[in-house]
Amino acid sequence: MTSEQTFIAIKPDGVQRGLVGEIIGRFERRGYKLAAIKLVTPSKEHLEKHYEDLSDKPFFKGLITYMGSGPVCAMIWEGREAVKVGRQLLGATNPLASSPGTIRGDFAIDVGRNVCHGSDAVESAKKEIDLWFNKEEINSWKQVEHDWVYE
Ligand code: YYY
Ligand code: MG
Repeated sequence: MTSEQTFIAIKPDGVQRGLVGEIIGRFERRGYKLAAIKLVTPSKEHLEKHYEDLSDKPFFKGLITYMGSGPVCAMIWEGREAVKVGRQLLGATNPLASSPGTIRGDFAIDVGRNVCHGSDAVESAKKEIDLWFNKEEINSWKQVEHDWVYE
């Protein structure tokens, strides 16, 4: 099976609002496998690296302050087309444009409080996983439900 890993993070607003279980549940119920998880309050330097592509945006400073304002639930989810489907589960960047049924479409209103991060491409997923996790934190295991999720 061609399997992929994606980096998903529940942002400080998602953690504060008690949405950790809800968001994890959506990835689990879809059939994805949790490979790594930790609660961490990221440093300014770490977040500036994570969002380095956006450093010239007017919202950059506020984004870094918000993302470092409390614990973030950082995760790696694994499975077929995990990156693309992860983005679908999240919904559009602006929650007002996100369909109901997506995480942002169900739980958020403002773009600057959109609850959850997900890698936007396989390459950026690799970079983000490297930035957020050590090798020892990443688990390799077989889901018992594997053969009931995949043909
Ligand atoms: O990948 P995604 O999170 O959906 O959007 P990005 O364009 O990478 O922006 C990252 C992050 O920045 C977004 O989740 C919220 C914030 N942001 C913002 O506060 N205002 C904008 N106009 C655009 C993005
Ligand atoms: Mg992005």
